[in-house]
Amino acid sequence: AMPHRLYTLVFPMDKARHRVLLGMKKRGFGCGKLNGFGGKVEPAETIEQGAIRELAEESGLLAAAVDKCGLLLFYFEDNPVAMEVHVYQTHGCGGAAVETEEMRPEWFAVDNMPFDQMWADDRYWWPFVLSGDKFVGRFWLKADQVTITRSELVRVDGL
Ligand code: 6U4
Ligand code: NA
Ligand code: NA
Repeated sequence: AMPHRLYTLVFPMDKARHRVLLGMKKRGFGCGKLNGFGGKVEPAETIEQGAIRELAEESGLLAAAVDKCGLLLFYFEDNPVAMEVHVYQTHGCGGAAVETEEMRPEWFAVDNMPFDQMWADDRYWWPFVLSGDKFVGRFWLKADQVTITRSELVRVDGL
């Protein structure tokens, strides 16, 4: 089977869940895009621990726990390793959003997301995050990392 590399992606919301913090990525994969907070899962941690760690490192927000929303699989035309991204939301975090070397944070209304500045797939699965329905999405992308050539998105009972 095709090898997968594990990543996390966390969407921190305010207590009322009206706004979500996104980060403008300043370097590396996704540079110039607004996205959630996350990164590679390290060998000595669980996926949830990785999610909480990356959220803190990239945003300054401290989450006691994160809630799983969905699973995304990305298959890039020129890369034999699939990206397996575990998506979480959390709300009412401690700490305060700070700009880091990697991310410039900004709050957005959850029902008015800046999809034009986000990854092309985000607009398809974001409604599932808001409704609380769990989802699995698979996206096949060209080497340019933005052109989706095929996609599948389904609601699932559990993850
Ligand atoms: P370094 O810089 O090596 O420490 P690291 O922070 O571990 O990297 P990074 O930032 O390259 O990893 O991880 C990629 C991030 O991009 C993960 O949070 C997942 C996220 N991501 C990947 N595809 C995405 C997509 N289509 N939509 C989205 N986020 C995506 O919103
Ligand atoms: Na990252
Ligand atoms: Na990292």
